[in-house]
Amino acid sequence: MNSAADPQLIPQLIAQRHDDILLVTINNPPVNALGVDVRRGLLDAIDAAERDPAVAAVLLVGAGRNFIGGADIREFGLPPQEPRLPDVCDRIEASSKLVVAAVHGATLGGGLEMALAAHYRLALPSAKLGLPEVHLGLLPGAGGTQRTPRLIGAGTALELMLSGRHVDAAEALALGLVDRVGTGEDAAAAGLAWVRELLAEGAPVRRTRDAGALADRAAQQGAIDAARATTAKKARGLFSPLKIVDAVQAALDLPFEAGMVRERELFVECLDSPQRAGLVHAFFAERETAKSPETAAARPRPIAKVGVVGGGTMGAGIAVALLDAGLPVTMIERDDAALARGRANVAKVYDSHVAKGRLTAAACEAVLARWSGSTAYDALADADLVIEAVFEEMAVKEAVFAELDRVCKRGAVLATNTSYLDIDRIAAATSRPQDVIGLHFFSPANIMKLLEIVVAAKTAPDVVATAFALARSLRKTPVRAGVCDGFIGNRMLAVYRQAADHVMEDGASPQQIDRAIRAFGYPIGPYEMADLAGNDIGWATRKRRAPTRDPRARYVQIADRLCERGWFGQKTGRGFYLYPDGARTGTPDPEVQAVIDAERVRAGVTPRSFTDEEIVRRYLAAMVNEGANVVHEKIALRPLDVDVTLVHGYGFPRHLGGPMKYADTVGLPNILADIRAFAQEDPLFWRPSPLLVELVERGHDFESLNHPETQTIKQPENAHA
Ligand code: 3H9
Repeated sequence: MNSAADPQLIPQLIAQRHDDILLVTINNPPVNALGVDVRRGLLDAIDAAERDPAVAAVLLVGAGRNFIGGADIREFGLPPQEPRLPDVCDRIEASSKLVVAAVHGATLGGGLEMALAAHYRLALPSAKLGLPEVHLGLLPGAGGTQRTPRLIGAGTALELMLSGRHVDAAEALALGLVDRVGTGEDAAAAGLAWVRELLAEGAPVRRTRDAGALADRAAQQGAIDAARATTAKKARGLFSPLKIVDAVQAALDLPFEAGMVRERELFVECLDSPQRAGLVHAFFAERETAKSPETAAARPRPIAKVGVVGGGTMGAGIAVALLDAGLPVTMIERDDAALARGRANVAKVYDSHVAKGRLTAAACEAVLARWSGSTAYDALADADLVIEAVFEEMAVKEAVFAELDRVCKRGAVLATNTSYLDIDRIAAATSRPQDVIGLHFFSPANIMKLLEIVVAAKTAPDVVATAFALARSLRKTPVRAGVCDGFIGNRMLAVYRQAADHVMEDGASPQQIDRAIRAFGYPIGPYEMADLAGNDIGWATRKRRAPTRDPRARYVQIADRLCERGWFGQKTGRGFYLYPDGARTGTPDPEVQAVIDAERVRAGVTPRSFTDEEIVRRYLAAMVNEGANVVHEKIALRPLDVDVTLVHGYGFPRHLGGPMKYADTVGLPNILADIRAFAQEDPLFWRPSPLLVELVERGHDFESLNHPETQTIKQPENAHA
């Protein structure tokens, strides 16, 4: 029902008159982000409606699957462009004509802030509303910190902003974020019907800035104080959460206009913080790794039935991940007893959900009904995908794959969950290496987000595409890796763990190293982690690698001495730390210190002291250097693949973006200078990666390899972040 009087807008904004209602549709795929053109168009639309006496109300909707996914994240860090989003929101709120938002799908960040600036809000059942800016190192900066508490109270507003969680339409109604929940999927139709009702009722313009949820000052102050106390404890070095609390405090203390000024100041502080840069890098990197050259070129094979070989911790975790995604799983074990243990390992996970009230007994039964088990490989004859998770030994894996080759139908994808082994060799145990791929899950496999998709020499493109499609249905974060010992993550871990071992033998205690790495932002230090995972795993790997180890290479034997005593970590009650009576947190062990002292004597080391900063510099330099090697050898497609791997599989702090992003922030020349300085003591271990050297010589950074089409020249900063 276009009329001649419709304002001429831009392609991202469609305005249509429906009698006296101006329907404004934001059409900026993929998520209708509020880029500069959309912001300009919205101002024009509101101005046009204001001027036109025939328009009584404006309805804002989004085209496609979402209302608005937020501000355009790609604009952060670039010079700001007028109009600013908070001004657009203010203009909407100030309109003398009724403005209504009908939201569906993602209604996030600036998208929700815009809806809150409208005078009335309707949500369709598909709506997911939230203020997730905290995940990007930001705060809601388009009035969200001022309007939300006025509308729903400081405590609830803070909970939403500090968690960044999405709420559905029903909860949004209960919280008072929206006025009504509509039906169906057509936001324009539902919205138009409601606006007509509002107009018929003579509903007044109603501005959220005037809403009264902050009226009870004492109660509101109590909610803010409580949120500040918890945030101070939980934020672990994150910058924006306390700024969010400050902004809400301003909402309570100041008139709306002054509060908006304060919100802007705090928003800009967050925007300028390195954490914002790190978190935005992580956001885009996580989306980039979900694609691979093969996903663009080939179609995934259909996966309806899956087999898992092995019912141990890993196999059971993988089975749970598959069951959670709604797939039927057939588990293979070598005998009935092992199969019963495998089933019990799976059932344990669901039983604990039932015990915690997260799952009903009936739902648990329904999930387990999709599990079947067998001791005969022939049960896998009709599986579309089989994931092998047996003992980490080449001969064992080869035997499993020979069996799979015998029983599986043509076109079945045959995957190995090996963490280190040569997948080309495993593939060679079959007559169909094109169907073989690595799917490296991380323990616990049903929880950890990372999935390394390891592409072997002969893996077919559609098998790779199938693995990526599987990752999506399992809600994993996939990273494409090439074949080498340890792929991306474990190969790097082996190197930076050695750097830590050198520091330990040279004088630092495991406690100091763990503390330094935690202070850097890791949730757990390397020795605490080793104790948690079990030191026997690393020991087995070191023994396997012993024959190929360079005899001139420095080899710290402390961990081996502990393993020889059976001190494998938490599961044996002691490792690098003591865990009396099943304790989850370790206490320092004088006997471990005695082992370390003895090893120092044996190695002829005179212990020296280290600052925490030096420990971190060595750990990170080793990590970045090996990350550069991994990219150089094309084991990782780009530096951002290394970043996503280390963030999602190894606890690297996400707010630093990943080790390669961190290296760019510190400046690659600084990292290289550190490596060259450390090489004075141990030139074999500290060999600068050829890629790192080349980038420094050309004045480039790792980011330039993430988007080779836009080579960036980096002016390195001096200080370590
Ligand atoms: C903000 O609003 C600040 C304000 O408070 C103040 C300002 C002054 N911008 O995730 P997907 C791209 S901060 C630009 O795969 P899904 C994404 O990169 C913002 N691009 O889809 C990808 O591109 P590509 C607060 C964006 O369906 C494509 O869209 N908002 C944005 O699984 C598809 O993304 C948020 O933090 C954006 N805002 O999930 C929400 N969002 O195809 C962030 C997405 O080239 N976004 N893209 O790889 C999300 O959480 C999810 O993307 C969403 C869709 C749930 C919307």
